[in-house]
Amino acid sequence: MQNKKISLIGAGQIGGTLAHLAAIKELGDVVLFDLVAGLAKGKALDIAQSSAIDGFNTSLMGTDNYVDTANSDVIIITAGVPRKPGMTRDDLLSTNLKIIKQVADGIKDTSPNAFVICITNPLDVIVMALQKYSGIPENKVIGMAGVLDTSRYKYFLSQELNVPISEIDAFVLGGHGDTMVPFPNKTFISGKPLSKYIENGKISHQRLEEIINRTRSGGAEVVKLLETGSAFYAPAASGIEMAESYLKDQKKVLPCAAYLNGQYGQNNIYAGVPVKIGSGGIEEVIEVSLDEDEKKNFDVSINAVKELLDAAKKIDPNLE
Ligand code: TXD
Repeated sequence: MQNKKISLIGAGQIGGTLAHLAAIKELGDVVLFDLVAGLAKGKALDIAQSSAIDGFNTSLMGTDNYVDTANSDVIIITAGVPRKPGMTRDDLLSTNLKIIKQVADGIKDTSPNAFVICITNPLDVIVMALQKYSGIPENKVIGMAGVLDTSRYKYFLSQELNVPISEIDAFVLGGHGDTMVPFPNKTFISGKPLSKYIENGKISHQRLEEIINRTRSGGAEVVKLLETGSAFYAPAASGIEMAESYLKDQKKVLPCAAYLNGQYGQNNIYAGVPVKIGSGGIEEVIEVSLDEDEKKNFDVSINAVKELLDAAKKIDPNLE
């Protein structure tokens, strides 16, 4: 049976980690693409040289030619510039909008049937621009953010409550920014609602608020520590979980930036919502019932995405 083909557009910090994870998990043949050809080729060769040690049988190549990415089953895009300390994700808009147009032009004719996962920030607007520029169907273009934000939220909670992270069921929705929406009222630990842990004094409302705020600034905290770039291990692991659900038809329900066409009362916008990912791509946008507070916070987050989308449309009116 023909191996699956995974092309990674951007061979930087996240792209290289994506390649390593995809190889170790033997998800398919890996093509690392970057404008800096040597970076793509060097990382592909370096990972390939570890195959005897970790025992994976994966073809890896590096390139700066889109022809080598043709007929990909999955494309994961990290091409773009990352934040520096003090920058917001939105500060990257103008530069990364131009880059995502180049990437869309590079993939739309060579891999029209791929499942395309966008990671480049500011995520919610860049993934929408990618879909519009490439013309790839909305159900095959998705943004990675909620899986990462949810993983951060679960990690901080597991540390606070001293419970295995695997026992925490939760999700973070909305835009991938300071207005992202964790859902404490929909957070369960070993099947027990988080509210029980508050009632039992295991965690105070104040500590929970601090954890929610730390989740919202989870990226900035790593950027400040690294000084020279942004997080890449957890973002890469998040993108791989989404790719694996598509490649293996796992039908996982994951929080991702997906095209809304009436769901949650929103139209013609990408935002973080629970989606089912299987071999058909985004097979279903799951509408969870939101209480008054959750709806208010979700709408605030959507409005923040809309404001950034308006800024993007001023840069490129073709995005109307
Ligand atoms: O949750 C999320 N979605 C975020 C996304 C989590 C963390 C990082 N987030 C964003 O991902 C970050 O703000 C950046 O916009 C991207 C990529 O972050 P990364 O840390 O991987 O950046 P690097 O190491 O600078 O890698 C980017 C690579 C680099 O090698 C460039 O040469 C390449 O992108 N690049 C291009 N490749 C192809 N085509 C073009 N035009 C291009 N321009 C730059």
